[in-house]
Amino acid sequence: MHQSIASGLPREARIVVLTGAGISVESGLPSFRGAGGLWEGWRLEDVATPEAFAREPGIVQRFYDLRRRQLLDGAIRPNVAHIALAELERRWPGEVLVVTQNIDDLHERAGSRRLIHMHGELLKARCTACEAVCPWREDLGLEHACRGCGGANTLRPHVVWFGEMPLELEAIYDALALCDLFLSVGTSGQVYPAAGFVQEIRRHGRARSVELNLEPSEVSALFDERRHGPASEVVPRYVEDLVGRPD
Ligand code: BV8
Ligand code: ZN
Repeated sequence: MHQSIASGLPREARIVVLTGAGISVESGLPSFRGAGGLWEGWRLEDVATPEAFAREPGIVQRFYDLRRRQLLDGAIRPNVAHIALAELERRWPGEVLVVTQNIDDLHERAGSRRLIHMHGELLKARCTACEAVCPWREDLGLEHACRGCGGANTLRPHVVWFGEMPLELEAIYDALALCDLFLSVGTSGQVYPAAGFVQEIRRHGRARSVELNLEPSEVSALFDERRHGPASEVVPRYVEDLVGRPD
């Protein structure tokens, strides 16, 4: 009988979990690619690059205002996959770190604490004048002033656009170098440097890697183990293999 990685893992093992848009699809948030994806209605280069913001700030602000309103819609809640990862952090004796490409706050709302938003957060704004970052739940398209420097209309969504450096990369690479298990959940493996993390894991030759995704990703072949299916099914089952039935 093929012994799954989960069952052979030492209890103090360090676990890093990379998540993408696929983990939030069953909460009602669209992914980027594929049917009903964000890139169906919007062109990446028109809404998610610093050049687009310089050229047409109104269009960019509108794109993020619509996503922010959708995220704040009461019907959008963490699903059992988010909750299972928070449960894993709570019950696994070793360190568990979630590195998400998602700008939604569903991991926090599910109870995850050790969490890095490598592509930023939709419910925060950053001042282009003084770099101050502050919580922001209203539209940014409207007249506004920076609470730090008072700058008029100087705020942009606190997200990482294409061509910009992701956040906390050093901490992420340190965690990848030290971890014993790397899980990748709900990501297509098309956007770098996140898509290159499994290669980094192989380079260190220390950790085991597992892909939990609806379908094979672009980098699926690089993983030691793959479990394909909806996150709401494969993530709770994998967590159960690690920590046993939910208490
Ligand atoms: C950088 C925030 C310099 C904003 C985002 C050529 C080759 C290689 C790389 C490049 C290249 N040209 C340019 C680059 C670099 C570029 C890049 O990768 N471009 C791609 C398009 C080729 N990357 C960058 O620009 C990055 N910065 O490189 O800086 C640098 C240099 C050296 C070292 C470091 C840095 C910045 C990238 C970040 C951009 N910002 N988001 C916003 O959200 O609007 S990226 C955004 O898109 C997301 O955050 C995420 O990262 C990505 C979408 O990917 P996924 O999350 O995987 O979503 P996707 O829809 O693609 O797939 C969903 C998956 O879920 C699918 O597999 C599907 O099967 C699955 N799924 C669906 N439903 C379910 C499910 N799984 C389970 N259950 C379900 N129910
Ligand atoms: Zn400011």
